[in-house]
Amino acid sequence: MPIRTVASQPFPDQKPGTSGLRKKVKVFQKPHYLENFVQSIFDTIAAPQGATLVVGGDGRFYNRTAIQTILKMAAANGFGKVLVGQGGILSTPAASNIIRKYQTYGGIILSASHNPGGPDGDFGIKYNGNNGGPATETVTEAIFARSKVLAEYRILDAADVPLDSTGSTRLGALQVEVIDAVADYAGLMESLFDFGAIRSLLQGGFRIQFDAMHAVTGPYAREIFVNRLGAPAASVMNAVPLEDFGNGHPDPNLTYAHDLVEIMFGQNAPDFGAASDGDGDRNMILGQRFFVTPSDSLAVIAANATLAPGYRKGLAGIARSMPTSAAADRVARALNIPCFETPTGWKFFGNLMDAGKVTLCGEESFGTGSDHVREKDGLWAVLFWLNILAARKQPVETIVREHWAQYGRNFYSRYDYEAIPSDAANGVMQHLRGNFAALTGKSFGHYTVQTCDDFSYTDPVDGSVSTNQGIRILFSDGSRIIFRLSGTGTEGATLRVYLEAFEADVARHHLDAQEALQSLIQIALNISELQTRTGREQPTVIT
Ligand code: VG1
Ligand code: CO
Repeated sequence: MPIRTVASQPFPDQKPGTSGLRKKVKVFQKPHYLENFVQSIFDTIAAPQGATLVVGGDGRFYNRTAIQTILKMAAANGFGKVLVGQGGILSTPAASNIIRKYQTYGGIILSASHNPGGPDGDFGIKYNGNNGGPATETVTEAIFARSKVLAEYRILDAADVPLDSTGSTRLGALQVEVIDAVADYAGLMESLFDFGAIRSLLQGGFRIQFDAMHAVTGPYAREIFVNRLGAPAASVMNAVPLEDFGNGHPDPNLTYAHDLVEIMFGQNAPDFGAASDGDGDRNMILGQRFFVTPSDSLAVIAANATLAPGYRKGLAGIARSMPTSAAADRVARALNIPCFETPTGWKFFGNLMDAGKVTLCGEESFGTGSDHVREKDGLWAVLFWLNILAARKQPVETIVREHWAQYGRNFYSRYDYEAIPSDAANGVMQHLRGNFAALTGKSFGHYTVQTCDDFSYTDPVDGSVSTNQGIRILFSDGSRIIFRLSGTGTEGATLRVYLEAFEADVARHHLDAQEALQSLIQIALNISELQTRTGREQPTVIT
C-alpha cells in the first residue's frame, strides 16, 4: 500500500491548552488540520521503529473519522502495532491504564472531555507518554513548535479498518488490534477496592444511582456496578454513549447533571449518587440530598484511604491544583505526609507520582485520582467512596460532617464566566496584576489582604518552571480568591473565579457555601471590576 506524503500548512493557533488541543469539530474538519497535529506529535516523540501506540476516544462525533486517520498515519510513520478500544472507545483513565499495562510508547486520546459534542460541538486530541499521563509542558511545547514548521505529513493510502469487534487487522506493516475497552480497567478497579464489601452493602438495600451522561463511562459502569457488584440495571442511567451525548453537556456538576440531581434531591432519593464526564475522568459525588464538593471529596478520601485494600499501607503524599481548596492540606498535615500545590491540569501531577512523592491527587473541577494510572479517574473515585461507605456504614452526609468537625470546613465555590470576549478577560487579569501593590494590606471588613501574586510553579522533580498560572489574592485568615483564564474553552475566553474561606467553628458548618462566601464574592467582583469590564452581571455556571 502506498504511503502518501502530503504538503501541509502550519497552523499557528495550535497551542495546546490545559489538556491538549481542543477546538470546534469544524476546525478539526479543515483539510490537513488533524493530520498536521498528529504528524507533529509523531515527529516530536520520535518513537522507535515498530513501537506500539494506544488510540481511543470518548466516542463523540468525529472520533471514528479521526481514529482512521491516526491509524493510517501510524502505519506510514513506522509504528508496529496500535491498540484501539472497541468501537474506537476508551475512557481517558482506561487508556492510561492500557498504556501502562502493555508498556506502549504512549497513546493518543481523543476527547474534549466535558465540552458538548456533535457536528457543532467540540473535539480534542492529546498525547500521553509511556507513564500513561498527559505529556508534560516541555513535550507539548515541543509539539506546538514542530507544528509551526511542519512541511509535510505521511499517511497510508488504505481502506478504513473495522473497529467494532475485537481482533487483529493489518494495515500495511501495522498491526491494528481492537481490544475490549472495559475488561482491563474493571480488573484494575477490582484489585484496588473491596468489591466483596461493596457487594454486601448493595445487597443490604443500599441504593446507588450513577449517571453516565450518555458519555464514555456507560459500558464501564454497567460492567462494574451491575455485572460485578450486583446493583440493579436501573442504577446506571444514560448508559449508552452517544456521539452528541444526547444533546447534553457531559459535565458532572449540579447544573449539567440535572437528571441525577433531581433524583438525589427528590423524595425517596437513593443513598448515593454519582456522575462522570465525557471521557470518564471527572466525578461528582452526592449523598441523599447532599452535595460533596470535589475539594472535600479529595480530603475525605485522603483521610479514609486506608479503608481501601489498594491503599492500606497509607499515602506517600497528596497533590492538589492551586485553585483547589486547602481541605486536603489539613488531612496531609494530620497524617504527617507532604502536600504539593501544582498548576491546574493533570499533567503537573505525573512527575510527582512517577517519583513516588504522592499517591492521591485532586482538582476542584471534579477531578480525583491516584497513582494507579496517570489521569484523574471518575469511576475510581466513585468506587473509593463506595468502599468507604461499605466500611464505615454511615451516610455520605454524616461522613462529610464528621470530617468538617475534625478538620474544619473549607467553604468553597467557583464562578465561571464563559465565552466572554478575550480582550475583556485579559483586561480583568491585567487590571488585577496592576493592583497587587495597592491591594496588599488592604482590609475589606473582616478580610485583610496578606499578599497577591501570579502563581508560578517549579516542578520539584525536573525543575521546569510554569509561570502565570492564576492570580491569587490571599487573606490573612487563610481565605483566598483566585482568578484564572481557562485553557480548555473553545469560544472566546472563560474566566474562572475561585473562592475559599476556612471555618473552624462547627456551629457555622451548616451554612450554605454561597451564604458563607458572600462577602468574599463581593470583594472579588469589586477588586476585579469584572462586571463592568465583561458586561456580565451573573456567572454562566456556579459550582
Ligand atoms: C479545566 C479544569 C481543570 C481540568 C481541565 C481538564 O481546565 O479547570 O482543573 O484539569 O479542565 O479537565 P480549564 O483550563 O478550563 O480551567 V477534563 O475532564 O479535560 O480532562
Ligand atoms: Co474529562
